[in-house]
Amino acid sequence: MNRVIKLYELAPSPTSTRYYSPTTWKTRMSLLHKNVDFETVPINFLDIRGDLVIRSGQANITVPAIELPDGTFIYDSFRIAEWLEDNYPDESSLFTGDGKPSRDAHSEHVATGRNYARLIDLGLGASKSEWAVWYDLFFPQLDQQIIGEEQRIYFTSDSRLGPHGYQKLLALDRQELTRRAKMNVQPLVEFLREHPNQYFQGTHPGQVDYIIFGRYAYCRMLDPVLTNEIWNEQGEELSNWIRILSQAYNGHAQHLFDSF
Ligand SMILES: N[C@@H](CCC(=O)N[C@@H](CS)C(=O)NCC(=O)O)C(=O)O
Repeated sequence: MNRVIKLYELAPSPTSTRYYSPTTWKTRMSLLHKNVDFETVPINFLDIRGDLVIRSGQANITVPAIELPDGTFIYDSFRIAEWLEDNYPDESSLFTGDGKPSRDAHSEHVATGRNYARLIDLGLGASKSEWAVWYDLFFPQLDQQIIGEEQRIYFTSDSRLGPHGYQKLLALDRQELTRRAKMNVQPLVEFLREHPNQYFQGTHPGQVDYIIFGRYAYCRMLDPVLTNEIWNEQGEELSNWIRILSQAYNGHAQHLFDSF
């Protein structure tokens, strides 16, 4: 029996490593943080509603989802982070930001860090196009990654995107969206400036960092040039943070960024 945890991940094709789901990146980084062996299972949007629903027996499943060696499925990146925190107590905490094992952490410290992470997760970390700029801005690039007739019909449908949603998304003012995306990133630069040589979670990286890095990685996977303009060119504090997290865990993220 395979003893390794499976991470179900969105990808353009079974052989592509262009992992563009921001939420799945959160889990990828938290698995690495907790030193967990895992393998990536690339799937597409139709597989989520088809095969993954059947395999997991969970009608509302989304990615990221992990499958444990005993066949249990856990989904929602935040629920997975909490599960990792509880089940890998000898590894450093995802929520305290002090680099110490979860086992030794005070529960108040974990609770505060967890609440901070949750707030960022529901805010900056969410993709809701009603208010977040990210989905709209990178929609044309994402659209290019949706391959295959059946997949495209589903992805571009009004039932998914609302009445004429596809045409509306492609017609948006990209310059204005870019300006707003940069505004979204400004508080991050400011925060790092106020906490020199630290991470968002604390002196060590944690779930807050992985949530923000997930947003960066989504952009980076879809359009490296635009990403550079929005993220890297806004301040060296943020570009240093990006570099450090890209190189972390044996350069896991960097390796994926360079892989196509
Ligand atoms: N709050 C969830 C959000 C998960 C989510 O929205 N995942 C998207 C991909 S980034 C998804 O599975 N979408 C399925 C679909 O659009 O059909 C989490 O953090 O895991």
